[in-house]
Amino acid sequence: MKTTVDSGDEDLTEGYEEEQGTDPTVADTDEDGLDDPTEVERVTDATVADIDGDGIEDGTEVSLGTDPLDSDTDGDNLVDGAEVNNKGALPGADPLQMDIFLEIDYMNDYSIPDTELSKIKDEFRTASVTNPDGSNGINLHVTRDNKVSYESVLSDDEWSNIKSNDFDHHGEGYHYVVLMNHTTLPAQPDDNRDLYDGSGGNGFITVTGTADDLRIGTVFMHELGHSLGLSPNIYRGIDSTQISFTNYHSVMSYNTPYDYYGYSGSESQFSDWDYLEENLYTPSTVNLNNSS
Ligand SMILES: [Ca+2]
Ligand SMILES: [Ca+2]
Ligand SMILES: [Ca+2]
Ligand SMILES: [Ca+2]
Repeated sequence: MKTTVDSGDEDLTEGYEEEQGTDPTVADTDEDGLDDPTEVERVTDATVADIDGDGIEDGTEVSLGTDPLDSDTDGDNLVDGAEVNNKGALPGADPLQMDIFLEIDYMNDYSIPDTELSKIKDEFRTASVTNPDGSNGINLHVTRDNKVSYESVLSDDEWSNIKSNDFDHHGEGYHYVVLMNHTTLPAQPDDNRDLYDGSGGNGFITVTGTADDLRIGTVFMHELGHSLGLSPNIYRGIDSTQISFTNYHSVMSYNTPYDYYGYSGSESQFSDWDYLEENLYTPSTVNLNNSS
């Protein structure tokens, strides 16, 4: 029988520690704040301080309530280390609640009114999404940034230039919104309209100032839905009139009343919020340092 002498921690035999690669003379081999027996119990690996590689050591994750085995505890595609340690780029981020960050630039002095932005934030705050800390809803963080050069007609090249010159939070997990004043966007191949209320794809959206404040708010909400991943590819009621508003109660439908802001929940044939809870699109975080 192996010796049961245990010179470092309470209840691991030296033989077992040899197998695990831990040091029998110390209680916390990887010095991450969790002692070796606790790591064995939690399957966090007693020889690696940050087992999920998210920039936070295992012991600190246990005290914060984040999951040491999941680099993105709340599933918003911002890693725990960035949410906890990079408050400069992500002010107000919470590793236990879903967060979405937007940067808004604008042309001329065109703007979305605060009253409209408040309604939109309320939709997210009261969303039927459950967070790891037991709370509901999503925190929508909005940064109003700078004025961009005005173009009466925006070509693809000009749009690319704006994205490379004016998108300050590029690579930090932000969605980018440009509010455009009476700007004509390039015609899409499958659409004969030459003037758009807005346009949106993963990560980038535009909203034009062609109508009243209320319409700006609902167009903003619709295009933001596209940026977050709600596209016609995932449900045929999106950007279409095929499903009635009763069956798909969402601003993403073309049957939606002019003044309706909401995304659909479980009462509809397709739940936008359930989809976002599981599949939220978050732009690249390549410029985010997790731990600085
Ligand atoms: Ca440890
Ligand atoms: Ca970690
Ligand atoms: Ca996260
Ligand atoms: Ca979060």
